[in-house]
Amino acid sequence: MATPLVAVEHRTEPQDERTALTKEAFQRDFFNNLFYILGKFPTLATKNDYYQALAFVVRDRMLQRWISTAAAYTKQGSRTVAYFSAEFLMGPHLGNNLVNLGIHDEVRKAVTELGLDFNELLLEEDEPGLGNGGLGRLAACFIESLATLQIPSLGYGIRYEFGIFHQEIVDGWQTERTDKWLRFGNPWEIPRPEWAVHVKLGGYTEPYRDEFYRHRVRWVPDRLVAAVPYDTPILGYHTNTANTLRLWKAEAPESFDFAVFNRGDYYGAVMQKVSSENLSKVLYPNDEQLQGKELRLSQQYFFVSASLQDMFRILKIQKIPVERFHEKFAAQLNDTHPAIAVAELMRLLIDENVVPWEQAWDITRRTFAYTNHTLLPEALECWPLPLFAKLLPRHLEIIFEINARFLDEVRIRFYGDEERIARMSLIDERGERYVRMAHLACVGSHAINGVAELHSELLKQDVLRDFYELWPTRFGNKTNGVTPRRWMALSNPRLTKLVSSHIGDEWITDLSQLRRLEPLAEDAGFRQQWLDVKRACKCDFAAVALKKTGITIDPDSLFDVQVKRIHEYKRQHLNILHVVALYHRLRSNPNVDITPRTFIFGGKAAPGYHIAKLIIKLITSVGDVVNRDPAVRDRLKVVFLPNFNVKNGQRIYPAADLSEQVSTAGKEASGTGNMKFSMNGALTIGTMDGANIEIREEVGAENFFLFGLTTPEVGALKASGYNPANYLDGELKEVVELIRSGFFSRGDAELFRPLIDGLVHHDPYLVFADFDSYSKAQQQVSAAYQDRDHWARMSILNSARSGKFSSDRTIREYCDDIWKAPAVPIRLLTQEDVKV
Ligand code: CBF
Repeated sequence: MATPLVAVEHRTEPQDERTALTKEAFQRDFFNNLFYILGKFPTLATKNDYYQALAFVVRDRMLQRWISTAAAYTKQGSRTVAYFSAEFLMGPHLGNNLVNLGIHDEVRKAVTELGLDFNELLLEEDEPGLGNGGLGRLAACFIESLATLQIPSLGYGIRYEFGIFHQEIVDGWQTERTDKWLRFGNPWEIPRPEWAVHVKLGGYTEPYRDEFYRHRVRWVPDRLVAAVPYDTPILGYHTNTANTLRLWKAEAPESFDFAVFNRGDYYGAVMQKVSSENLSKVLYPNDEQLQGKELRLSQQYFFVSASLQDMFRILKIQKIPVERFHEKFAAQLNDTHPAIAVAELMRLLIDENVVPWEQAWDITRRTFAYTNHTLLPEALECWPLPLFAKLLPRHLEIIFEINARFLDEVRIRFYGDEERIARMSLIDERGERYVRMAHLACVGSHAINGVAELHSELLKQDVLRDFYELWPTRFGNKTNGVTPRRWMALSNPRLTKLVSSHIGDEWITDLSQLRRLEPLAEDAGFRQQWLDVKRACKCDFAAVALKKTGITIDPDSLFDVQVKRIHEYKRQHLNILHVVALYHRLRSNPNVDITPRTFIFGGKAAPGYHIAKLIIKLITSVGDVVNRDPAVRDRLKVVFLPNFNVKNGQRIYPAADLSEQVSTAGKEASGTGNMKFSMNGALTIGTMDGANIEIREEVGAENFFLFGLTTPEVGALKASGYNPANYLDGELKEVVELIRSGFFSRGDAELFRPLIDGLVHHDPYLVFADFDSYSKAQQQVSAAYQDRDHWARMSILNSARSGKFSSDRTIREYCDDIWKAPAVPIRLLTQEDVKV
C-alpha cells in the first residue's frame, strides 16, 4: 500500500487511479504521460517533454475540480462574473497550480527522486504572455482570487498565437522577437470546437419586417469568422473551485473554400483562412497607447461578440430566459478594450432575441460595469467613424440611437448647456468624427471605478467629470491588489516558510494576518532570519543576472529595482540620471563614502516608441561604463535584465531592497508592482501617485521614502509655464553635460540628443523639477541602509502591513459593491456522480 504524501486537511476528494496523491502515483503517471501522451521514452525525451509530462500529472488532478465546479454551476444556475479583458498576463501555470492544489513540495520531492531538476522543469514552461503589463496581470490576479473566493466566474479574452514579444538586448538596444509560446503545445488548455460561434464583420444593414410584421433590422456581413474557445482551468487556493478562462481563437468558418478551389485558385482558397486567423494572431504590444488600427477594433469585437454569444448559450442550457441575462451575469469591462460589448449586447437582444429597446437597455446597463485604468489621454480609445462604420455598421446605428437617447437625458438635466452635450456625446465631432469608447462604457454601465483612491478621484474631477456630475452614485473606487499565492507563496518560498513558522499559514488567504508579524519586527533573532531570507533571494537573483547579462553583482549591495513597462511617465530616465549623478560623485571624489548599490532595471518598450527605446539604450550604456570603471570599485553596478515577464518578476520581487515607484504624480493609475515589492519586504522610494499613496498610508510614512511634487503641484507648475531649463544647474547640469558630451556613447554626442533635448526643452513629465527632491530621498535611502538592523525592521513592517493589497480584498469589494455575486462552495464529484 503506497503512503499518501499529502495529509492536508482541505483534501476531501475521492481519489481514483489518475488523481491519487501519492509519490508512487505521481511518478507512475509522469512516465505514463511521457509514454502515452508525448510518445517519448527517457533517452529521447527533452526537458520540455518532461515538463509536459509533469504538467499532465497536475492537470489530471485539477480536472475533477473543474468538472465538479462546472456541474455545480450548471445545476444551480449560479450568478456568474464574466471578466472581459483583451489581456490576461497569466504567467506560467505549473508552479501556481501546484501551490493551489497544495502538492508543490510533494511533487518536487517525487520529481527530484527521479533524478530530475524540478526547478529546471518549471522554467521550461513558455509562459502565456497574453498581456502588456499591469492591466493584463491584474486580470490574471483577479481570476485567481475569484476562484480562491469560490465565486463563479469566467474570464473571457483572446488566445493570441503570439503574445507580448520576447525582448533581447543587442548592443544595448531592445530588439523584438516573436513570442512563439505555443510551439511545443499547451498542456493547460482544452479546445472546445463544439462551442465555436460565428462572428460577423463588415457589410451593411437593411430594414425588414418579420413574420409578425414587426420592424426589424438585418445585418448582412461581408465576412464571417469562427471563434473557437480554448478553456483553461483556474484553480482556487486550497478550495475545490476550478473556474474557467475562456480564450477565443479565430478561424475560418470553412478552412478551405471549395468553390474557389474548383475554379483552380488554390491560393485564393486558403486566403480566407489566413485572413480570418489574423484576428487572434498577435497581441498589440502597446501599453497605454491607442493604435487606431482596424485589426485592433476587429480583435476587440471578435472576442466580445464570441463571449456574449457564449453567455446566451449558457443561459439556454440553464433554461434561463434572455430577459434575465443581467441576473445570471455580471460583466466587467477591463478598460475600454471590450466596451463595444455594450452595443453588441444591445444588438443580440434587439435583433436576435426581439427584446424591445427599453428593456434591452435596462438589461445591458444592469449587466455591465466599467473599470478605467488610465488617465493618459493617448490611451483613451476613440475610433474614426468611417472605420467603425465599415467594420460594424449595425453597431454604429445602435450607438447613434443610444447617444440620441442619452443626450436627451443630459439636455433635460443640464438645460441649455450645449457645450456639455458636445463634451459628453458618444461621438466626438470637433473635427474628424470619432466614437468615444470610454463614453460608451460609462453610458452602458451601472458602476464605474478607478483602480486607486487618487486615480478614482481624478477620474471624477477630470477625465469623467461630466459623467460624475450626471451620475455621482455610479462612481466608486476599487484599489487594485495582487494575489499572494503567486507573488509570495510561489515566488518566495523562503519567506513563506519563515512567516508561516511564526504566524501559521492563514495569511495566504487572509493577507491582513501578516499584521501579526509586527511585534516580531522588534525581535532581533527574527530580524536576522528576515535578513538571511532576503540575502538568499538576492544570491539567487545574482546567479540569474550573471547568466542573463554576464554581470556579477554583490548580494550585499543594496538592490535598487525598477521593473515595469518603459514609459516616460514612469520616469526610468529620472532613475538613470541619479545613477549618473552617483557615478559623477564617485569620479569627482574617489574616496567618497557611498552605500554600494546595484541598480536593476527591466521592462519592455513598445516597439514603435523611440524615446522609450532610447531610455533603454541610455541605461545599458551607463551600465557599460560604470560596471567596467575600476575607479568605481564595484560600489555601483547597473543591470538591465532582458525580457521582464512574470517568470522573471517572480525572481526579482523577492530579491529587492528598494522599489522604485517614481512616476509623475497623477499619471500612474495605481501600479501593482509596487504592491508585490512591498509584500516581499522591499521599501519604496516613490511619489504621491497611484497606489503608492495607500501603500505609504498602510506601512507608515517612516517606512517609505517620499519625494516629488504632488498632483496639484504638478498642475500648478504646468499652468504657470514650466520651463525645465530653470532646473538645470548644480549636479543635474553636470549629469546632463556628461551624457550630452558622448561620455556614455563612445564620443557620439548625437546618440542621446533626442532624449536630452526633449528633457531640457519640454520635459512633459517633470523629471528635472523632481530631480533634486529625488536625489535627496535617495541619500536618505543610502543612509538608512547603513543601519541594516533598522532596515530589517522597516522591511518587516512593509510586509506585515501589506494586507490591504491582496487581490482577494479587491475582489471582495467588487463582489459586494458591484457584482453582487455570492460564493458557491463546490463538493467534489466522482466520475460515478457525473455519470448519473
Ligand atoms: O489597473 C492595472 C494597471 O493598469 C495599467 O497598467 C494600464 O495599463 N492602464 C496602469 O498603467 C497601472 O497603473 C495599473 O495598475
